[in-house]
Amino acid sequence: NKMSIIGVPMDLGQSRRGVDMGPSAMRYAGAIEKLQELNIDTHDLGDIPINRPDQKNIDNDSNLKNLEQVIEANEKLAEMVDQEIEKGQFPLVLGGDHSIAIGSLAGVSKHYDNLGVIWYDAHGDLNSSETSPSGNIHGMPLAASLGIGHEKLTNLYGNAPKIKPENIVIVGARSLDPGERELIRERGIKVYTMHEIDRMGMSKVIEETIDYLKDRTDGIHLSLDLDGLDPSEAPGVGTPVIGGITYRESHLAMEMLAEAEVITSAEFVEVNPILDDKNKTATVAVALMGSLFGEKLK
Ligand code: DIR
Ligand code: MN
Ligand code: MN
Ligand code: MN
Repeated sequence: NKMSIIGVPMDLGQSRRGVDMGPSAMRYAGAIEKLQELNIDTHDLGDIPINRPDQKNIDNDSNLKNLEQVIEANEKLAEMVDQEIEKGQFPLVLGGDHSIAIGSLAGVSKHYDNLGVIWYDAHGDLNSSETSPSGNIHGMPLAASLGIGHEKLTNLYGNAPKIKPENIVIVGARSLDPGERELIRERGIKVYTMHEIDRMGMSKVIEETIDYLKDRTDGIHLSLDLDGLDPSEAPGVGTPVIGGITYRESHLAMEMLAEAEVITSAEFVEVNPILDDKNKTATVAVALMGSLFGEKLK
């Protein structure tokens, strides 16, 4: 039970300032204390330094915003995550916008032949420079990890692909761009949209997710975008989408993952305290960490 916390104060993968303060907001909401309460030997490694460009920065060849800076930060993150797993630590990454999943997955995937991924998000994050409506790299990390998109993102810290489409489960989707829908269909990616969550209940969704991933994977990374939750319960996010997962459903999901003991690395991303209501979203994130790391089982 040894955990390493890595903060990534990154906001360059999208267009709204403030999400770079996500790691501070989650620490302020008691992330480290919560884990220590659960008797987890927690080491906070602090924040990765992020180099901001001095002006608006859009890549000439692609439409990607802040490409060089996003790459640089993700290379550092990948190396740290790799090293921590090597030492036997569970890496818990605090974001930062979701572009940092490129680095997390690049580092984690060094240690697994068949890494599973649970992508808890209102969005698919399956865009590439060709399909992206925004040029925001936070809408691309899952595609990049599959080997789709800009070569500097797909081959970051090791050759593409880092993960396989059949090892992914997306939970909570309700805002998918046309290119993302096509990719989901083409690659047969498993998706539980809000429709399935409403219809089957979160309990069945997570039960099926675990059953689906358990046998085919040798580790599972949880990538939790706080905008997967409904904006009434997690308002501090840059791209809120109405009609999301509830607070209770999210706790249930985390508790079931804890009971099944399947998660081998995790990240909590897109917390933006500037857009938040008295740090509510970071507080929700920390509460969910509690459930994910076994609060109910103590
Ligand atoms: C949108 C938003 N699909 C994009 N993506 C977000 O810019 O590619 N992902 N917000 O979490
Ligand atoms: Mn120690
Ligand atoms: Mn996301
Ligand atoms: Mn999202």
